[in-house]
Amino acid sequence: MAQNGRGPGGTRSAGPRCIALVGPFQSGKTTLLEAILARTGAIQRQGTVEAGTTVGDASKQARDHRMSVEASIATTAFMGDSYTFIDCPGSIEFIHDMRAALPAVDAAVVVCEADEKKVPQLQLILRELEDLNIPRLLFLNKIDKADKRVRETIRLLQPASRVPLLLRQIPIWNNDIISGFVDLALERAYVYREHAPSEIVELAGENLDRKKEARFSMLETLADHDDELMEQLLEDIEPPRDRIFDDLAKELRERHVVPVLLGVATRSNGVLRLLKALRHESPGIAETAARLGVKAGSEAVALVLKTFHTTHGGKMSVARVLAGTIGDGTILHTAEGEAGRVAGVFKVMGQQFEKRGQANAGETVALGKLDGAKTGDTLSTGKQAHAAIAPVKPYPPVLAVAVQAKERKDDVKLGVAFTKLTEEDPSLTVVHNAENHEVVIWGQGEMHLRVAAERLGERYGVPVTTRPPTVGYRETIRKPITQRGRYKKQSGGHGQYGDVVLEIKPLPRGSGFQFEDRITGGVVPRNYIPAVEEGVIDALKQGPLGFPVVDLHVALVDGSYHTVDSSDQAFRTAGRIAIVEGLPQCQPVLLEPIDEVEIVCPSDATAKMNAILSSRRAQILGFDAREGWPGWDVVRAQMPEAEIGDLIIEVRSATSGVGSFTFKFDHMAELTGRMADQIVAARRAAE
Ligand SMILES: Nc1nc2c(ncn2[C@@H]2O[C@H](COP(=O)(O)OP(=O)(O)OP(=O)(O)O)[C@@H](O)[C@H]2O)c(=O)[nH]1
Ligand SMILES: [Mg+2]
Repeated sequence: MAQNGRGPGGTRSAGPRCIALVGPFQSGKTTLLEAILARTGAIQRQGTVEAGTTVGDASKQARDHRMSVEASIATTAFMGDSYTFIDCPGSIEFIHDMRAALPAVDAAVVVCEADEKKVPQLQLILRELEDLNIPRLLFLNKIDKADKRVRETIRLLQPASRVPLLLRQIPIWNNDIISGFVDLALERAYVYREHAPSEIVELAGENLDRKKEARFSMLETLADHDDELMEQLLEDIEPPRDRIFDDLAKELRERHVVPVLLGVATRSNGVLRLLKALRHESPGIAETAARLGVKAGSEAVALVLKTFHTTHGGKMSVARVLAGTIGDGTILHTAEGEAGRVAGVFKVMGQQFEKRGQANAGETVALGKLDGAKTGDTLSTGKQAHAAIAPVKPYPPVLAVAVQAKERKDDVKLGVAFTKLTEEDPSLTVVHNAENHEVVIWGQGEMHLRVAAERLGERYGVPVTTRPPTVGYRETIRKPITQRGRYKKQSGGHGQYGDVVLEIKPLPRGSGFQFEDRITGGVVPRNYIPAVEEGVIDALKQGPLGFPVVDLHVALVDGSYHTVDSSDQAFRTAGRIAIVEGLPQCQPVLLEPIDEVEIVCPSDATAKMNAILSSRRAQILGFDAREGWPGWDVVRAQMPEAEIGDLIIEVRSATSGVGSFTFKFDHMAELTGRMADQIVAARRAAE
């Protein structure tokens, strides 16, 4: 349970914390986690991403691609409290793991760099945190490579945040290299040492003046939400240090400011100060439970923030306990049904799970074998299941790939693998396309889908091949015709006889298929007419161009029969023959699906989006300011589905990775000329 104790900074939350490490792609989150684990003694030596020796990113896919492809979780202890860190992937394609974990955390450390190109991504991540009301501090990493003044960096990053960035430390420069920092709240100067706590030094001369100025600026920002402090500043009274710490904690928790700390994750510089800031200033479980509307009581409540299917331990649901206690054997429910009985409570260290005792409120642990639980679920023990606290809907998918088991015998296993895959990563969806017997995985981008395919092989033992999914082309006709279809077979004994005359004519787009019976005088007996329609429908499954035929009207107008030889089968065949022989004479034409597309992007990329759309045969409908997103636009267009295929790749590369789009089917449109010929030829070749 959270208690309030007096730390050097006044009231601080005690007890277990859960902290997210988030930030733009490759900013150093996994390295920072490693530095934290080394600094807190959870591991002996700090590994590196380059050598593939970090606790985070321990999966084969993450190691192979040298990037985080899912959240890594590790629990350590610092000054008597337990801390669980969720190291989230920075790539926008894997952002769902971050979004699923965020609701459960007490605070987020946003790891970023002084890099203008990464500001849009930073803005996107900060918005998620702002929308969820999660306290956040910025860890300005890689300052060993800094080539600009920190104030300038803050100016660069500020537009990404809706609330002021509050510089809490300033660097000490030594021949164009940052050799240490001044903590503006503590008023102490430190010199960095590699993989060791920084050393306190005396401040003098120019550094002392810079400190005074920066400190005043920090206090001014704090005073915006503290009238008493404002008065003290105006009257030139030195505010008590405790008061400043209290303010820092309060304003972080109330999300009035985003404190900024400096560091070098690779060398573990600035890590201890970061941990101390978390210890004194981050809220704890009491505040987080209150934010989520969870009441303390006898009922246990937990939020699943990540799911693993491990080779040896089976399914693991990593959950933060928000209230009560969960132990081995606890039966848990989700809002939808029974989650299962907990088979083991585990401490998580990357991909390692270590059995432990029951977990109390505030702790983040893996719960074994909860078959009915999935990421994002609210688990509870009460008679009545707790309402879902924080359902997070994945972003709509933007790219698809068709997959097939390399070996036929794996088809059944593949189905099981899909279930595990989507349980681990709900931002993937698997769609079975009955029309062409294709299984398509939809996801958030090229790398996302590549990793999904790799996981099927490497984690679930079903190697697969992938290819672009089939576009849903159709064909129709442009000219009417009256066509006879006759099926007659006299081969000794019982013969076959069916004879029909069909009037075939085109219909407007979107009408589908219509069948009409205009037989008079019983020239085709009533009981055979459904068979004729069946034959027609069967023939329309693949028209003269090789695609399903739509938007046409077929009327049965005439025919004849034989009292002995006619049958359903014979009339079905006659119907088929009339269509197969008639359609090629009706000027068949290819139809392609056109989707309505909405691209969202920072406004400075809008012109580029128009160019991208034009190069993809799109009809641009216009653009508007994106509601609630200052500095962003929405571009609307209609565009052939075939061109949407890899649109996301171009959109991302033109927007530092933050542009995205949604689409939905709008209509079918005729496609003629060389492109249509190529599609028809490719279809024939595939048969
Ligand atoms: N110079 C320098 N390089 C760093 C620092 N921190 C991390 N790096 C390097 O930056 C690269 C990315 O580091 P990661 O820790 O994988 O970054 P990440 O934010 O976890 O990356 P994603 O999870 O893929 O977004 C690696 O090559 C690190 O060695 C730092 O403080 N200084
Ligand atoms: Mg990482």
